[in-house]
Amino acid sequence: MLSVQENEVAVEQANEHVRTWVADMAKLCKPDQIVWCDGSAGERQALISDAVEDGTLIELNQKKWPGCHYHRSNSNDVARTEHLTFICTPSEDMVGPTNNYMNDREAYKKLTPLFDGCMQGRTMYVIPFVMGPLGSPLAKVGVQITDSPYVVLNMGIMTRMGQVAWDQLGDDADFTKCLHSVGDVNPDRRYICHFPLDNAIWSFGSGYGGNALLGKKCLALRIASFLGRQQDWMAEHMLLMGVEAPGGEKTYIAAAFPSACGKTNFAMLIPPKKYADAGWKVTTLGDDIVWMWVNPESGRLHAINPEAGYFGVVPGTNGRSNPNAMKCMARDTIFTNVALVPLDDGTYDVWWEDSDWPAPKKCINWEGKEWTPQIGKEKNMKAAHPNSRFTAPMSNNPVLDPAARDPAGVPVSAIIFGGRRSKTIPLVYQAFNWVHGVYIGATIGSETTAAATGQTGVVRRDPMAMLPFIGYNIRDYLVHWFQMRKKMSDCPRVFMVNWFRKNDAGKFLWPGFGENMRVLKWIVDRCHGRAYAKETILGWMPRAEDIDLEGLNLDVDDIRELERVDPAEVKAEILSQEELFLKLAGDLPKEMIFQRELLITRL
Ligand code: OXD
Ligand code: MN
Repeated sequence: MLSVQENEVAVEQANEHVRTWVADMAKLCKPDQIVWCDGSAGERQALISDAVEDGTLIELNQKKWPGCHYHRSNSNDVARTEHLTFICTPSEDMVGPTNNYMNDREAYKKLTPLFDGCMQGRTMYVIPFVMGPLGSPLAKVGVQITDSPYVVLNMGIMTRMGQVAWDQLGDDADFTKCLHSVGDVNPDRRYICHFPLDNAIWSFGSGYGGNALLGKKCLALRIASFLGRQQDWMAEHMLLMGVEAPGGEKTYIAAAFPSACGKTNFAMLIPPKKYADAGWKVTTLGDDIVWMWVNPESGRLHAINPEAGYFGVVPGTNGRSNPNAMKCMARDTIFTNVALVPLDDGTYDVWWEDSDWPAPKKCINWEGKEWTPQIGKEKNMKAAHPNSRFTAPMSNNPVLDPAARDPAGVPVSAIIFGGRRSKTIPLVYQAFNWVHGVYIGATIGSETTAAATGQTGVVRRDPMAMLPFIGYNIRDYLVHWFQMRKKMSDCPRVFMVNWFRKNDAGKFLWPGFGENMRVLKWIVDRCHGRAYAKETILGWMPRAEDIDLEGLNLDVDDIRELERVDPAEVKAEILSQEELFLKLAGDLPKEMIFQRELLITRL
């Protein structure tokens, strides 16, 4: 079958469909050898040793960072590249106005020469993996081919990898075919192509997380959202958390914020002492992606986290912003593109801006250049890239929810949308109903950050925080959201939050982080019919006395400003949604038009 050397034992586990596809891809990529990954600890150790030897990884000081390693990616390859990300189908209408389109046959034609021979002199790794708890009705099998050992090691953290995937797949042909090569990491020859009709992904020329760990954004969001629409389920860019009230009542909440708006921090929130003492607990199921379906028995929306690890932004993470994330990354973690600090004993530490430690006197920054606080200031140069990441197994999380691995998922009581908005959007409000909630989610605006390449700090419309991740036409995606209501007998309540409102002096009005528990409590109480709300033009809002502000040291003006709904600002907001509405012109679901009309009427 294959002309290249491969490890016989592991290959035998794969079924005929997988073997045939891998043989075809090997014929195209022409690797020197093929390694079929088994996901074992021994395999991981051997890969790490090789990666340390060839410089792909640098071992960190094992006393401070047991099991942790450092990786620096090519400096032209440090974020998702949305302008090089394509949905490839026979017709442009299938992908709609918000995706980059390539005709599927054209795409194969364009990428085949790039993959042709791209693995000469390299090893081709075959990674079987499962997205979702094993045995879950939504769990999906993927097989990723890659020439990057760094990708193999990250996939080993982010997914359930190895034999479990062959067990889940059985004799089926139903797996996502993920082909990846770093190529020569040339941005001019970088393509992240999705073929939803073929259940396939071809990614060339990047080794960065979202472009290269194909189980994550590519499979678990773009391909999964396409499949979800066909099969009546939802793949969303959301965190998933449990909130336990005193007495043990458990409420599960999913929340969608655009990239780098603090999803990981919120998912791992530590309640302030007063709340913890009273018995409130917050637990994490996931920090980035949820898959949801209607449980036929309860009629409620159930959710799982398809991932098995966290790929979190590092700068700004510290013992104050997210102590649980600090514990997640304390061992067995891969740090990518933070600063590397050589120590006197010949070992290495890591550092990043806004961490728990003072800046080192000297270090090597994310570009591999010498960095000192002085150089940083003079050249306006960061030590860690703003989008530098940690990859850590979810089993490291001290507040991992006991149901995080439950194949049946958890019932979702609330969906929270949010964005980074310095003006206009109040701290929290609740949608009048599901359809209104979909409108609120569809019109999320957020000030851009460094998670994707492009300009930072401008308000971008980001429907459901899914703009870069919807794998098909946004019109059909919104219709799918509206229609899900009909399948549920008891639907989640929908909320909007904004932790980022500023006063005229540019200071954040809300303390955020653990104090978000105060807002979360109001949301939980609303879900259970316990909290008061007043009707406003935007939706149901707490009065000042409905949110516990005790001990916060906020002045009355700040609270007024946080909760202010200014009709003139709301008018401007509606006008600024026009860009999104125009993009969808002619294709806009009528519910969106009605909801906007209702909002204008309330004004
Ligand atoms: C991520 C992102 O990496 O949303 O999670 O960019
Ligand atoms: Mn994300």
